[in-house]
Amino acid sequence: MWQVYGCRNSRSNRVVWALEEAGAAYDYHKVNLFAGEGRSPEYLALNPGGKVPALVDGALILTESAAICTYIGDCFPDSGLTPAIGSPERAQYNQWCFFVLSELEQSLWTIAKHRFALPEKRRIPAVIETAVWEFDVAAKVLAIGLGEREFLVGHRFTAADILTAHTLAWARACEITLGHAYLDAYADRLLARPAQTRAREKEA
Ligand SMILES: N[C@@H](CCC(=O)N[C@@H](CS)C(=O)NCC(=O)O)C(=O)O
Repeated sequence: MWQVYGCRNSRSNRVVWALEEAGAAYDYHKVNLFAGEGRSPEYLALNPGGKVPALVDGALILTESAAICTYIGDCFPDSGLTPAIGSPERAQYNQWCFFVLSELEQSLWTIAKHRFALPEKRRIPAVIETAVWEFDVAAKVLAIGLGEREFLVGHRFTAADILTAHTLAWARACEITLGHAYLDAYADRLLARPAQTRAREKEA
């Protein structure tokens, strides 16, 4: 049985959401980051970065939310979460996953770090305004890429939509408006999926 390590209101939501979409069996372990459990010797032995999510499948220990979601999709091909390797859709899937990690979420992570996540003496509140502007720039690229389509890749839901919708929810939690009607509708539609509701309940 797969073991999943996560914490509410974190990127582990992406992984639990993907597992719920795939109908996978797994045990969920709460790592209370707010109580410092990510820095416990036991957890650091699993993930030296002290971060969630992490997934354990036998001898395999996997970190990084996008890598884990992709692994889930590849292990459960009927879920459709990942397009076939070598297909144009897989190339676009990779493009959007990398875009979310390197462009869309970075400004949100900057905001979180300088609001509360970094040790106080490392925080520079002045960068937050620029980070909000950077999010807007990336959101515009996403809005153009999505257009009026239902999903980012082809005509079906993939784990790229999970990463993206989770990140848009994160922006809203930071009180940043998405600024594009189709992005709002896309986020609303995806975040209302039953598997996402189950994922939130699992981590509550
Ligand atoms: N790139 C990683 C980022 C993981 C990450 O930063 N997780 C945060 C929660 S969303 C965390 O565990 N932070 C604890 C810490 O930085 O000590 C991923 O996508 O999985």
